[in-house]
Amino acid sequence: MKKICVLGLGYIGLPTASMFATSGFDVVGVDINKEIVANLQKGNIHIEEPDLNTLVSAALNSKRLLVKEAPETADVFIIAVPTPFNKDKSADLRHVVSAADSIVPYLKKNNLVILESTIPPGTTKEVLVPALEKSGLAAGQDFFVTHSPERILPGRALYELVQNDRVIGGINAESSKAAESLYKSFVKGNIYLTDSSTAEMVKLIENTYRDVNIALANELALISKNIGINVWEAIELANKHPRVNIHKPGPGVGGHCIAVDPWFIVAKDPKNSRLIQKAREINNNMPGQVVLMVKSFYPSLKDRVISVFGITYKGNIDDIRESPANFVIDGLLKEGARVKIFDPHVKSHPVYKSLLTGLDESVQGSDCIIILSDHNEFVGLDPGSISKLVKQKVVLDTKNCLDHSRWLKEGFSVSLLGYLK
Ligand code: SAJ
Repeated sequence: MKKICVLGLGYIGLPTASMFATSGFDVVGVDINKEIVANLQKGNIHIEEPDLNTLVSAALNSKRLLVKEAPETADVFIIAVPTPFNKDKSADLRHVVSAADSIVPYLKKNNLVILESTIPPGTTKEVLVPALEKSGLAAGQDFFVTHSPERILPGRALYELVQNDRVIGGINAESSKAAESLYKSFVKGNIYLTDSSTAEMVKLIENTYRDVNIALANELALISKNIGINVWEAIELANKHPRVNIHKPGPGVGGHCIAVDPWFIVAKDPKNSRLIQKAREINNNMPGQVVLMVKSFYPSLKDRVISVFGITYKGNIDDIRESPANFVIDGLLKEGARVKIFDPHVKSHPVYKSLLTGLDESVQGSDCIIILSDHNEFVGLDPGSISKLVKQKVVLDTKNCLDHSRWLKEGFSVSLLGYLK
């Protein structure tokens, strides 16, 4: 296994391709987006992720990573394309199928095909294998196939790519072994071998666990709000128990993984996935709850200036996919508020571009500042100079990330999600 072709150069494919290239493999990175390919060929990276620039530059400069618009013959093919959901919440596997189709003309005996995208249980055997067998070769005999789900956290991707344990589910033992020896080239975590359907389920369980846990935190936040308890303090203290680990409440669950993957389990068995569906409902309801919290500060939000700090789906990244902020902003606008957005990580927005502005302009005449993403930049903000620009000194910190004592000192009233002043 000397040459690897990686299909999809997004949040997973690009770091993975670069990691293999800097580990001594010849890698061809392929993306169907011509702009991404052209930019990468010039050395411009389209993803904000700590240290990714350095890794990709090293891979490109070594000439071991080449970026192209179409696949070519290789020993290994790694598919890392998005798997969004359809209107009925079932998995949209179009990108996986078209990536597989694009490999078919180049597939040779003894090749290994690895699917890293998150997929419903059964997909590797029922969808990927039949697509690849259009080559006339037999999976498991002529070539090998595994699902090895990506598990890296955006914001810590490079560290976790190397250090996390990896689960490898082959369609047979030979497939698992082949993938294991490949990943061993850079993975320092343990590598566990299983079958493909179990590996598919493992990944969905991980993200569903997190979604359900966050839903519990959000439910506790709403209950605590009504009984006047600071939920953040209560959860922190409950977590001192050796067997309790409640996640943090927030304005909702965003991103392309945790807000999506639980639905893949639900689609498989809607009748028995009641808790999973409820958790999704609770988390999806949180942006509306944030709007209600802001609304409770005033008789009406009509013409109130609301400064939204942070619109990414979480802190210190530039990703706005499925971000709860979109729904909060939408709700505020429907109430007649004038929304101004400040986000040092976001340069553009498909819908709210005209609302994006600099810090000073965003707080000029503001009636309320709402924190929706926990960017590090917000911790260092100077409430003293902000206090001179706002109309009313009101803050709603939905991520509990500000240094509240500094804001209180400047006369701001600071509310937390689930603990209103
Ligand atoms: N969130 C909370 N409270 C928390 C933690 C997160 O409200 O206590 C929110 C975040 O603000 C964000 C959303 O949940 O809106 C998801 O953020 P995240 O940091 O939990 O996860 P992702 O979506 O960035 O990455 C997850 C990770 N999965 C797990 O931790 C189990 C990552 O390891 C996966 O590789 C990734 O999904 C994926 O690609 O599936």
